[in-house]
Amino acid sequence: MVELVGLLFDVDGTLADTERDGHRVAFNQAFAEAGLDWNWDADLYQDLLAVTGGKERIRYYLNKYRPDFPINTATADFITGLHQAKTRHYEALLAKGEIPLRPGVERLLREAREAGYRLAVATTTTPANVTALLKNTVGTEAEQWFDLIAAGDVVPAKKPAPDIYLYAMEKMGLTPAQCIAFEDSENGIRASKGAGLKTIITVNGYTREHDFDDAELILDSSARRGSHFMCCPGTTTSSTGRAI
Ligand code: XBP
Ligand code: MG
Repeated sequence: MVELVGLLFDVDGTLADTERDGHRVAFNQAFAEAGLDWNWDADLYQDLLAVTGGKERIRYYLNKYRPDFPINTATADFITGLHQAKTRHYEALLAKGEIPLRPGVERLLREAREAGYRLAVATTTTPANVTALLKNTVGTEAEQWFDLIAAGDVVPAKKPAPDIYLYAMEKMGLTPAQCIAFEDSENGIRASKGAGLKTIITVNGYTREHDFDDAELILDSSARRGSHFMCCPGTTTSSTGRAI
């Protein structure tokens, strides 16, 4: 029996529905600004989500859908520049207040904090995007709710590699048995499970059909009636136990 101490949150798709109306739109704005005729519609984006990380996703798109695009020594810098523009557009979308947190998320974070749990973010997205999301939804104080925002290129391999979760737990001084992960996607749960974490899933439009066989719990959202955060630090969880 081990005490539950830390809650580790994915961001995109878990804290907020950011992909279809946020990241995707920002990618398209960056492409248009660069004079490219690329358009990632909502269906194509479902396939592109197979690859996490914006720069990695652009490269995947080039390889699969733009075989004639010249790949050379300048390509990495080109992608980096495009991705920086995309981040700028994404932050502008968030600043307009167009992307709210998912139902129940703010309450879950507040109740968990009040109950004494330690919170962290473990995401593949760019750190600036996490800060902007929290600032434009809850407010500037929300970033302080988290012990750690583990994000983006801070680890060499993005999800489904477990690296970002292992990094977060190492920085927090916690073991997998002391933590639970919150995820929304197959790549996400492969990363969290690979790091040895029990995982709670909240599905969304893009991930409803994903394989979540390894999840402890699968929910439509954190707003489900009766899904208040109920246990307190000091509560013990069995190896199969439901902690919340
Ligand atoms: C999130 C992602 C990210 C975002 C874009 O996956 O895949 O790539 O779509 O972010 P997860 P950047 O929710 O599993 O962390 O463009 O900032 O990389
Ligand atoms: Mg996600």
